[in-house]
Amino acid sequence: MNENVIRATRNVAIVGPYLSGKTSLLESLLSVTGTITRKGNVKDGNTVGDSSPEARDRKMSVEVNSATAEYENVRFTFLDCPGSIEFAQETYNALIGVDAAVIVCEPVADRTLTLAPLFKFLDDWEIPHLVFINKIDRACTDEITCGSNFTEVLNALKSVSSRPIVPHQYPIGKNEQIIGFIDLVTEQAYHYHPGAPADPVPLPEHLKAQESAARQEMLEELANFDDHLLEELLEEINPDVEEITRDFKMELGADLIVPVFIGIAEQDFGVRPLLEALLREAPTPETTAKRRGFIQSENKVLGQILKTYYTPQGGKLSLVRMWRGTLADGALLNGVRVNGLYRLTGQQTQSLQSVSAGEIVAVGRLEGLRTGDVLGSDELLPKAEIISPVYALAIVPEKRNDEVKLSSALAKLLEEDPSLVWEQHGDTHEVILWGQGEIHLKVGLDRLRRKYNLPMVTHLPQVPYKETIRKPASSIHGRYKHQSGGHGQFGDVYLDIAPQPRGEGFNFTDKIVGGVVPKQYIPGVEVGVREYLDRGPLGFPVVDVSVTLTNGSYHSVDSSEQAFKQAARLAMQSGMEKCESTLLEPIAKVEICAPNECTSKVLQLISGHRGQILGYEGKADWKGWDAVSVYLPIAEMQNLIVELRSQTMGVGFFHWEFDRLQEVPEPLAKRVLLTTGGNGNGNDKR
Ligand SMILES: Nc1nc2c(ncn2[C@@H]2O[C@H](COP(=O)(O)OP(=O)(O)OP(=O)(O)O)[C@@H](O)[C@H]2O)c(=O)[nH]1
Ligand SMILES: [Mg+2]
Repeated sequence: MNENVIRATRNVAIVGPYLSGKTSLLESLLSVTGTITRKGNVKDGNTVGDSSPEARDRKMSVEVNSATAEYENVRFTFLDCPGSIEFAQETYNALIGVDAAVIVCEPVADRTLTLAPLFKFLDDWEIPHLVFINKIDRACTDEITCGSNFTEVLNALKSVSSRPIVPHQYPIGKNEQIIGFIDLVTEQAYHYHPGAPADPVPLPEHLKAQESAARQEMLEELANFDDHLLEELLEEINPDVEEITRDFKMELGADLIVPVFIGIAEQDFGVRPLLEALLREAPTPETTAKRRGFIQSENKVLGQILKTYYTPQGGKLSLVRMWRGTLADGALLNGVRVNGLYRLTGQQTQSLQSVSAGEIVAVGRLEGLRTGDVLGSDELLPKAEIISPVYALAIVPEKRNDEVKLSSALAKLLEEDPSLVWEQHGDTHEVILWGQGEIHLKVGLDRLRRKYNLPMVTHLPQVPYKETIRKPASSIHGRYKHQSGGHGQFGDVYLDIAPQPRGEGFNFTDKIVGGVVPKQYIPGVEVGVREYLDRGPLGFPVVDVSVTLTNGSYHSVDSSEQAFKQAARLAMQSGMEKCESTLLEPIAKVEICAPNECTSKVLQLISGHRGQILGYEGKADWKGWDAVSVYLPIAEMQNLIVELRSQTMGVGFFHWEFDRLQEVPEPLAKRVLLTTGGNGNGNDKR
């Protein structure tokens, strides 16, 4: 690529639902611009967009990939984003750094509802976006219905978009196939041509009326934001092409409208017109910087990390949007020396000496800096919110010796994918990896295996059950007496044990009078009680109990804190047997969000999982979506996201937080105790 002739830059994210053809579109864009000479395809696992082994294995995108192409002396940096909802965080992190987004969707009206979360994000961040209806080869059954299918999809898009949907093109069908399109701006018709730009053809006679109506509608939408155009329409003056193009540019750049294109990415059909539109109508990096409140031409470097990669060789690369200034290789940034600047095309890297404002490039070795962080300045820039995790697996290294390597590998894994979370559970001691679903976690585990040589075994996490008591027991005696030569051991206590109201926790009271248990031994008693409560008669941590030390005795030589600890344990052991232990389970407060046509299925799902429905209402700012509030036992939530997605066209999601502990109903408690061996020893592998 000749750097001298580049006159402008555009940064474009390719987004949209799962398998709509984004990676295929990128491949086509790279092919028609001559960036690649051999076009790959997803099925053969040789595309630029899905270049990682994790993506290739699954024939789906699992992370953001960047590729640069040149067209008419403009450098395009495309970010191919994964469509699966499990990788939405990747997409959101990348979107905040682009000038425009192309939403690739399929011509299936029912499925446009799945676009709602994406539209919402684009709206919230005011990111200009256009739609490319891909796979238009599947939209047509005959010449007549082609147009009506297209209109149906447009109407469906209108029902989810808060911005007006404005078609730029109209399809031409023949013999159950779409064979071309009419450009509604120029009123020029084209036939698609395999391996070449579309051929201009005369406007088909039978489409003249439909074309004219579609064009009028387009102009009226544009005129809503342009008084001059409105006057022309009122006076029935045909506006010139430059004026319409100017309006598209202004209105798309200001995120006022959503232009719509059609095509067949796999055959490169409709891809050049899309590229033309991105060239002529998409906002420039200067416009985006200005909209975000930066002056691109200022010298002081300002950048933001959109994505972090660890290469198979272990090097760190940060994909950075340069908002301001020029960055040279070797410069000191945030106390870290930049070690390499690269333009990426899939896994290929092109080294650069410096990069200017407005570009998206990869920066080497930004140690200590994470996705979303700001470069070159201590200004805080907004970053995409982290989606809270909804699915978990307990993980154990296949080889025991690998345990020491695990935390540093997990740290890198989470840097690459900030929507993964790991914890070591306080009660169960399991290492738990949290994320957005089965595929998401499996991709993470594949990376652990491939990049860090850390194969893991997994199982569903144990439910962190607890136990409590129903009845009190008083004056429970515990005596520890041991004589084995030399000093003996002597501790002697009387304890009262009583239930506490739910949520009160543990309470220890010392009611010793007259020093029958000397002060220095009392902490030992409390430690003994607490240690016992770590694992009660049912095998789980005991909560909501109060223990009172009421009496005891000591020996002037043989007593020790240790001996009193043992005495307290003995007292607890015999006392708790009388207190009627009962199993408690954690309950979460959950808000489930889904398209309202799925609400009844969501309610059924909740009832089938021992849920308590608190109510539901339209989700604020989400056209056509409901939010259902429920209480759900955490034991019932392990697969909730999987089931919810299957009932909601894949788009339902939920937020949850721990609410309280609650007694497990009797027949179920018995089953739990049977499966855990009644001792909470973690063999609960449902
Ligand atoms: N019929 C038809 N199939 C297409 C077209 N474009 C892509 N496909 C197929 O659709 C499937 C998904 O294509 P991808 O390009 O991987 O879709 P994607 O949107 O990148 O998928 P994710 O990134 O996993 O969300 C593949 O099997 C493609 O071969 C098209 O224009 N027409
Ligand atoms: Mg893809």
